[in-house]
This record gives sequence, structure tokens and C-alpha cells, in this order.
Amino acid sequence: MQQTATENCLTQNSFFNPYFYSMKIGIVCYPTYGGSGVVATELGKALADKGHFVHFIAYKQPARLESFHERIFYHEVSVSTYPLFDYPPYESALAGKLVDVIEYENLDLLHVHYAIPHAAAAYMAKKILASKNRCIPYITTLHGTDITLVGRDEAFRPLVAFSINESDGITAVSNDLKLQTQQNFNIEKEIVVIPNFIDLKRFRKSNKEHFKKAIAPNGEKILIHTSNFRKVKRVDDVVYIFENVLKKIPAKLLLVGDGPERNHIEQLCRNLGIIDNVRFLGKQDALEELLALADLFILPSEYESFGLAALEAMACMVPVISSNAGGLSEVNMSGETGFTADVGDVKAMSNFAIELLSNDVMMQEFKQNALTQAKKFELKNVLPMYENYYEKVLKEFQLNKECK
Ligand code: GMT
Repeated sequence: MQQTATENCLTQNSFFNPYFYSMKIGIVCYPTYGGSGVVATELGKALADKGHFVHFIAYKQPARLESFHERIFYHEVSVSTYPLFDYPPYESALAGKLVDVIEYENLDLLHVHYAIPHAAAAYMAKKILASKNRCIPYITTLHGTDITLVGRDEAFRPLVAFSINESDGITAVSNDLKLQTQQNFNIEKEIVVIPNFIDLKRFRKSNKEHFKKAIAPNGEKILIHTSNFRKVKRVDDVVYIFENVLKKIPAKLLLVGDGPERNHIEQLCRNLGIIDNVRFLGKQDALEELLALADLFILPSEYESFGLAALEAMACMVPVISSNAGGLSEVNMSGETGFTADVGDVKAMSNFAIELLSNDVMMQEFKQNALTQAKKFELKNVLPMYENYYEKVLKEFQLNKECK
């Protein structure tokens, strides 16, 4: 006889605490270094630490899933190639894998990060399972470009809107993203905002004086930018801001990450004659060690649903100069934790950077404020929001016996 999700939950893990509600959760995500993949992986790890059983389903081992955990499982999606397939059908392979994992591992719920194509694959898997009388709810977390950029592409729009609407739960990582979703798609269900979070045990100010000396031997100020070097990040603006700072203050720029704009940015630094003061560090695992030696973080993006990179910097007591696009103003408080300006206003961002770097009293105050603000997004505060939401969705699903 098939167990219901609630029965499942109550029988699992009661050795911890008889009232503990342990769930078997499937997490679908991109396995990449930044953004949604990091949030999904860190969330899964934290849920497993709490006592839940977490099954990651992705096409590659998620970058931050680096060590063994007794309650974490990883299932790889592989797509068979066939001469007919100019485009390997990943979404179908993912849906098939989801059906297999949900059935075999007896999962209680599925949580997909980034709508495209994960929400559609989850919908397909749910329907296949329903035809076998196996019911499971899925929650979709919207991360940004799945709504603001890719999702608005006419080729994706109908599928994105449909698979979000069919989700049993929808979350967005900021109020701005919730608004963008409501404005751009006809969403009938409630979207719950659960912000991104930070592990303050990992991201914190630490003393890296020896490293700092190697990067800035003459006590130069260190500016830092981390991203996936896509156009939406406006890395050109980072370089122009740095060029302006350099005219007034001895400084170095650390560029962390990699992506399509990387070569162009290197060329730009050469053309401007500032390349000797810029270090390209590529993808780095120990980001917190680099942030710990920086004086200022620069994030002039065209859009950020949240700006997790800014939060990571702030947790390391690094004030942020950013654009005010999207959810960035919900994270970086202008005049307190750094400054924000309109997208493309390089002059304003340069002036703010120079002002902050030349005023020690202001800098100390902003560093402290940055940490205080980061604490609001501490993992221990955000994790229960997800757990409570899971329980709510599961309960409603059970009550409605939704196996449509
Ligand atoms: O920034 C990216 O291009 C990656 C992207 C992703 O989905 O992986 O990041 C988005 O999700 C992050 C985690 O929720 C947010 O902190 C980023 O602001 C968001 N990026 C954009 O909206 C451009």
C-alpha cells in the first residue's frame, strides 16, 4: 500500500525528536557556481543538517555539494544522444529521472529552482505519476533571469506561465521579483517571498593580511567584483568605475568569475592602460577569503533579482557600490551599507566609491552596517521559512487530495 507524504514524514527520523517533521525532499537545480545553483545547494545542505533527507537531481554534481552527508543523495540526469537530436531533449530526460527518483525514493515533495525548464519537467513528472496514482506536490522558486530575461522570450513565455501556475507553491527571492513576475505573467496563485540567505560562519571577516600584502604591496585599496561575466552584470561599468577611482586613490581591482564577457573586459583594461592594477582570478571556491581582504564591492548590474554576491560581500564587512536595479535596494541600503545609483550612472558610482574610500570614519560605520544588514538574511532565520512553507504546501496538498 502506498504511504502518504504525511505518514512518510512521521515515520522518518523520529529518533531525533518525536515532534520533528522530517521530509524527503527532491531539489532540482543548475549545478553551476553562482546564483540559483548556490542557493539551492546551500538550502539542501542546511535541510539535511536539520534532519531532512535531500535528493539533488541535476545534470552535474552541484558545485557546492563537495562533501559527504548521510542524508544527502545525488541523482544525475543523463541525456542519451542520437543522430536525430540536434538539441538533446534535457527536459524529457529530467522528467523521466524525476519520476524514477520520486517513486523509488518515495519523496514527499519536489522543490525546483529556476523555472526553465525545471518547472515544466516537474509538471510533466507530476502528471506521469498521477496516472499511476502517486501524488506529489512541486514548489517552484523563481530566481531572476527565468522571469526577467529568458522567461520573457516569446518562445518560453507560455510554458513558463503555465508551469508556474500549475506549481503547488511558488516562491520568489525578493519583493521586486515577485512584482516583476506578477506584472509580466498572468499568475493566479500567491507568490511567497523567501529571500536568499547567507551562512555567516563561512562568510565573515577574517585576517588575510599576508594575502592582502601580495595583492596590494603598497597599501592600495582593494575593489572587488564577482559574477558570471554576462552582459546583465555590466562589468564594463566596473572597469570604468575603477578607472575613475584610480585617478584619485591608489587601488587594485580583483575580478572573480568567468563568462562570455571576460575576454572583452581584459581587452578594455589593456586599452585603458589599467591592466597592471587589475587581477583576473577566474572561478574561485574560497570566495570568502578574497572578500575578506577587499575594501569595496562593485555590482552595477542591469538587473539583479536579489544580488547574492552583494550579500556575501556584506557578510564579510565589505560595503557595496551597486545599481538600484531589481532587488538590490532590498539588500544594499544606500547611505548605510554602501551606495546605490541608477543603472549606467558610472559617474555617481565612481564618486560614491571615492567618497567612501577616502573617509575612514564613514568606511568603518558602513562596514559595521553591512554586517548588521547581512545578519537579517542569516541562514538560521531563512531556513524555517522554507520548512514552514513546505509543511503548508504538503498539508494543503493532502487536504485537497490533489492528484489531478
Ligand atoms: O546572476 C545570474 O545570472 C545567475 C542567476 C541564476 O539564476 O543563477 O542569479 C539570479 O539568482 C540569484 C540567486 O537567487 C540572485 O541573487 C541573482 O540576483 C539573480 N540574477 C539576476 O537576476 C540577474
